[in-house]
Amino acid sequence: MSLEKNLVDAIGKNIKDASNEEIYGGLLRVVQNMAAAKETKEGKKKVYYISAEFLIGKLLSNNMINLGIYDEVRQLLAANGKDICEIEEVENEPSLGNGGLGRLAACFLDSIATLGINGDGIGLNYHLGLFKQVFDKNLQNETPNPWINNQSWLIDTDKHYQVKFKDHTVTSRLYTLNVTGYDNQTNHLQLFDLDSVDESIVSDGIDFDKDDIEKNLTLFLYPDDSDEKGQLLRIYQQYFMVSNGAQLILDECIAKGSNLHDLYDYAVIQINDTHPTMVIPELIRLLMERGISMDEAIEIVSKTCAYTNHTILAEALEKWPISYLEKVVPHLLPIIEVLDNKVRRKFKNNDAVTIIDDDNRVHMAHIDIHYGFSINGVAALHTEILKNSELNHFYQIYPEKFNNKTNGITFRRWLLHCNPELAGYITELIGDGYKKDATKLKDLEKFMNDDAVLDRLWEIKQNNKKAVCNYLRDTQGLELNPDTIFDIQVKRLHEYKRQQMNILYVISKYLEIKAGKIPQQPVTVIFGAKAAPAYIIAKDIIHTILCMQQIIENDPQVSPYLKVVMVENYNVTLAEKLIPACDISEQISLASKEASGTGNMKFMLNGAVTLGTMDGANVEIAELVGEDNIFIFGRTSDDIIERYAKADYVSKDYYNNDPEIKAAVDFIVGDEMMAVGSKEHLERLYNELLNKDWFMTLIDFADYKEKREAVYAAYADKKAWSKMALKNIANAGFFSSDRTIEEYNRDIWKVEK
Ligand code: 26V
Repeated sequence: MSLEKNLVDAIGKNIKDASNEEIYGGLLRVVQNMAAAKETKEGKKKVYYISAEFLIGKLLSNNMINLGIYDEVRQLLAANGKDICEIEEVENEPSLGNGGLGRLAACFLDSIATLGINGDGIGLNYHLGLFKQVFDKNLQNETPNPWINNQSWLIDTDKHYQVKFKDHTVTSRLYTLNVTGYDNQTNHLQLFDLDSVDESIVSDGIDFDKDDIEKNLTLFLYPDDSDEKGQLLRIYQQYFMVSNGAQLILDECIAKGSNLHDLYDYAVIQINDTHPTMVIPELIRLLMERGISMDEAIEIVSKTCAYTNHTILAEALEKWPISYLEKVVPHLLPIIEVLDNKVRRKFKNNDAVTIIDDDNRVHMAHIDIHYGFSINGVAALHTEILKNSELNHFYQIYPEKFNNKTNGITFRRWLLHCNPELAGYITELIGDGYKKDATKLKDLEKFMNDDAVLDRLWEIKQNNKKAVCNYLRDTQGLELNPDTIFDIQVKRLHEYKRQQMNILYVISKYLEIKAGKIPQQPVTVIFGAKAAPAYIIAKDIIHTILCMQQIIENDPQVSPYLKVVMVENYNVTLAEKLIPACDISEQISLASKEASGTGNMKFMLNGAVTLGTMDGANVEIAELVGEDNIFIFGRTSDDIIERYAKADYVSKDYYNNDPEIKAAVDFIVGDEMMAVGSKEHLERLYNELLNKDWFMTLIDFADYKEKREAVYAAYADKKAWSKMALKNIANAGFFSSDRTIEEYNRDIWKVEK
């Protein structure tokens, strides 16, 4: 049957006469059926990617691209007077992730299916997702994000498991999402949920009764854990996720013929950061329940689980107090104690590697490292830092377990879907082989001196800038000028990422313009970021950015040359619009702190030039494009690690010795800011920068300012700029998540295709 006939049948009326919502619903059914017809054939071994987050983005277009029907549908709709972009707008973006870690999990699922690897994701179905960000009085407020409606991609499997907590047992429900591979099979994202969850208990923003686990368990991703009840809820969520996951995995393996003594021949479990760590003691427990001895169960599980580390920030490495675990999952404690005792016997007097510390806290990462067979970092530099400093004690005892897997991104979403004009032009130039083998993008280098190609790249960027201007005007009421440099920093808000350094630059530029120094190039500085609700300073930084946005907006002397905007509720959908429109990609973390970054790769692929520090995957980007095609500044990670060791960074010295820094920092608490902002927030950030500044904002400021001026100057030479853009696109192939997943499978999973 033709696609048209299928669609008309699914809608129940002619396309012409159908509303956008009806067409969306029809397409959803057609795509679900096509995806189901490509169901993966189960091989012997399967990978399970367990993660608290899957930041999957909207699914309609992505699935249509992967199923090879996007162009046909677009034309069919156009022939009936409908615009595919408007149909895309009908879909709610699933709110199942927070930042890079969740988006990486989503890119990985795409590549696993695309490469024909048998593998599923396992996670939770958060009804209200991560909060939705709303700005009011230049402050971030949080509201629920109810993304599930009656036109949902979630399929109810009617599968259930029992999950036992200390005081009661709950019955789960499994929903599944189809994960379509590009021109390949369909895998699944398995999301567990609880029928009794009740959205109506949420009131006043995102507050709810944290005691009522049966009603709140899968309400929110990362509920506030600044108090004990919040931490207990996180433990409930994590255990619910892994207990369900472990039962599903054992069922599937038994169905394929495993006798459980050989579990590792049937399953490999990739633990995404420490949130799913309890899968290790839970699997041991379940194997023992099925008659396997504890020693053997530990052996089996250790050969089945592998761990990915995504951060060196101490505060993000989870350590749960034993007393909390006692309250939620007492049945895991005897196992965790045995795991700890084994470590203590084997590595006598090595306090750094114990599982339970002197304060009776359980170090989740330590469980993963001792009782998993692989530990990987997510970029070359990050893995070296893990080996040589953060996890050095472990590297000394298990050197063979450590390996690097530099992150990647799926080019289906981050090029073909988000930038069809560029993708089409690349196809014109080098054919479409790059869609399956991203390294072929390198062929673009032969056009480095082709003026027509360089002009066309510039034109495509301009078109994308115009498109995002229209979108932001229509959806957020923002007025941007596409004939300015688009300088963009979009990512989670964290002090180590140094959005505060970026806004200090903006302030400094503002002061220069006020003093009569007019910039050569007008610039639009764009921010997008959510701050964790309990992260006070992060919210103060957002406040400062929004106040600055207002001050400049109302200043006709400055606004023709400098504009700053913070987009509200930054998410995958906005990223897909902003990234193709970017000229300058801000990747300015304090060296050593950004494990990899993946936004940096998306910007590069879409022809932006990076202004960044030698941190995370920026190091590998710099190696690939060469120093002439990237703007690097700032201290090296070795410098910074040494400064932390010596504890001799004093932010006030920078403030006192550099008049530009002093003027910019003082401005935060000056009259102009106080007139539009809140004293409490502004003074707190000011004091933080002056007296603490743990993430060393000021150490790189002078260097940053100089390099940023150099990038703006470079933009004036259109041809040279487009050449840099082309060089970046041509060398982005390495960052395809297909490459990353090939490496995971080659070195860790070993699943036969
Ligand atoms: C930590 C916390 C702490 C408390 C509140 C919520 C929350 C949520 C997530 C995390 C884990 C942070 C780890 C993380 O997201 N790492 C990022 O992983 C990316 C993929 O590997 C990588 O590109 C980024 O550099 C890294 O920051």
